[in-house]
Amino acid sequence: NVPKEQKAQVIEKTGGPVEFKTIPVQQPGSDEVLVNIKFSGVCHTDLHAVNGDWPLATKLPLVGGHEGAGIVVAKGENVHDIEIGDHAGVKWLNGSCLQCDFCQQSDEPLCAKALLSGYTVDGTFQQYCIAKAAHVARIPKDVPLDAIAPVLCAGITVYKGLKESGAKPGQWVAIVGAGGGLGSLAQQYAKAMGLRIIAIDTGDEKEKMCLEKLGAEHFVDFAKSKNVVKDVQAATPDGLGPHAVLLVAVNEKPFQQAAEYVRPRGSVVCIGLPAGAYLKAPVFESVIKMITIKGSYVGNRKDSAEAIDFYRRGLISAPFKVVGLSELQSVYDKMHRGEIAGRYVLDTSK
Ligand code: 8ID
Ligand code: ZN
Repeated sequence: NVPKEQKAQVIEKTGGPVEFKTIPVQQPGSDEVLVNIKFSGVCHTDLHAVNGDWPLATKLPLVGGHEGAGIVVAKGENVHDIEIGDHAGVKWLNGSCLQCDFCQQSDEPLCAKALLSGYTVDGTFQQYCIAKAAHVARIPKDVPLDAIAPVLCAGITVYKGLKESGAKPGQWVAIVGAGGGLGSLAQQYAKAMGLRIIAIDTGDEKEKMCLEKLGAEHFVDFAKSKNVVKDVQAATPDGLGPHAVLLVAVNEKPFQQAAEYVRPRGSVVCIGLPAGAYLKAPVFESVIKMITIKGSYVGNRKDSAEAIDFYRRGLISAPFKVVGLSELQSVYDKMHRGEIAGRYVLDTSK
């Protein structure tokens, strides 16, 4: 008893606006499932998609969203390893070819034929969403669907980024953009992995959240600090700076600054995707400090399963606010102003 029509948030043209309307429910293809999305997180990537910030076109009209948690309600005839009634997550990586060089090495985010939820295919800001069965996240039934939604992009991405950083238990990681969706989850994963945290963001609300709820030992307010580089280095006991930096801010400045405060032998992991931004690092210091600068892009199916399992084991708790799907535009407005501490999650029934 899947309905013929549903509510969705749709953009007709790049730049928006996003319109709350009734659209048809699609049927899954032979290798796909139809997921009744109960909750969907709102990632800054969704706002980049509306605004056309990146050198990659979206489909139009577009239903955004890629942190969708719900229940499988229909499946194609070739889908045998997930059942109707199972809980599932629709991630950014909606599908990939499973055959190319990258897919064979479980680097499926690098697949040239990857389908991207809420970008090149319709995503989770609707009540019924299609995804390739091979790629939907399996969500255990004892995990709440509202709280797991942000894990499906933000959680997986920062967990992968922390692994890519090479930081080891006991070492220091600076999280830049710590008060946002990715940053708040990054602190919880870092803590669970035994890392020590320097949070960088701005404002009293985010500072309090990072220090009191998420596990940061230091907070550097980039808007108040007279010298961010010095303050970040001073936060480590020997003053030599953090072993790793996770850049999840939506601003070019920290991408041009992190190489200065990272510790010798340390790594700078770029995750945030500010429009038109470039990386910058002094060659001399980069060489004599032997630093690594790299990108990290979501995670593969195994990273996804592991990130969900961290949550299931009670290791991850980050603040989120639930509002109706109908209120997406107001969430975008707050996000644009940098006013969201943590994540917003949309309830698709409202
Ligand atoms: O796979 C990937 N690489 C991936 C996956 C998911 C998301 C990349 N992203 C990208 C998004 O597209 C976006 O560009 O990561 C970025 C962060 O997404 P988000 O966490 O969903 O955004 P947010 O909740 O708006 O948080 C951003 C935070 O950055 C802070 C803001 O105050 C906010 O809390 N910030 C800014 I803007 N400038 C800063 C600065 N100079 C800063 N924090 C520290 N220093
Ligand atoms: Zn995302």
